[in-house]
Amino acid sequence: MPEAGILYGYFRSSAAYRVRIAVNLKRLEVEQRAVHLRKGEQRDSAFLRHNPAGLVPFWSEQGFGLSQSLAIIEYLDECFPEPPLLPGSARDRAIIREMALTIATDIHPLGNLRVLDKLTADYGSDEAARAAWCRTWIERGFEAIEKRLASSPGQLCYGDTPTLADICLVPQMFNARRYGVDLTRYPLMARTDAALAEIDAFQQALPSRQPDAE
Ligand SMILES: N[C@@H](CCC(=O)N[C@@H](CS)C(=O)NCC(=O)O)C(=O)O
Repeated sequence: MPEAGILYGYFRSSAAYRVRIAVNLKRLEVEQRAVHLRKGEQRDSAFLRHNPAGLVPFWSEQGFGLSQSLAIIEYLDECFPEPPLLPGSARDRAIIREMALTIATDIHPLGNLRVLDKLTADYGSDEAARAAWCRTWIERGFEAIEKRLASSPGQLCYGDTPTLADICLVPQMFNARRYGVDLTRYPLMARTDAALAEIDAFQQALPSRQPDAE
């Protein structure tokens, strides 16, 4: 079992937002430390010594550090099994992971700050071009998830209790709004997001509720 962990994050980081939701669902007491991404604190040598990836979230315990939001969440889920974030049969869990990974590996990395900064540095992309780029990849992934939700049981992404898929969905919907994606094209996702917004663990994890929110 992890001792009280430290979660390094940033209020607007959607990957850190995922871990905040998981921590809240598990009712874990964690210390949160802000890493200001816009100021480049993720590249400070002291942070890189612990976390060579130079990204947030980063989970730290006595003698143990872990990057990658999904690895952190699955670690917490194994240490604190209730409520389960990957419930059901092997097939159920695979479908939940499919949705989570569509967001975490197909959509999210393409909208990461360092990718957008590279677009600007190498191709002169302005704010509008950066947002259009993000919308492209969000919409491609959302089309697949919307179709999956059409055959999913329950009111949430998969069933009626929050899973890893819901944990990934809500922060990505937040990003989609930020970049002006037309969410009326994804009614099942919008309905699921609205249902999740009623849950305290999701409310407490909102970027605007974090101590480092601007
Ligand atoms: N796959 C990683 C992604 C982590 C990631 O990209 N974090 C972003 C914030 S959402 C970050 O730290 N960006 C800093 C940068 O691009 O310099 C995860 O799921 O944890």
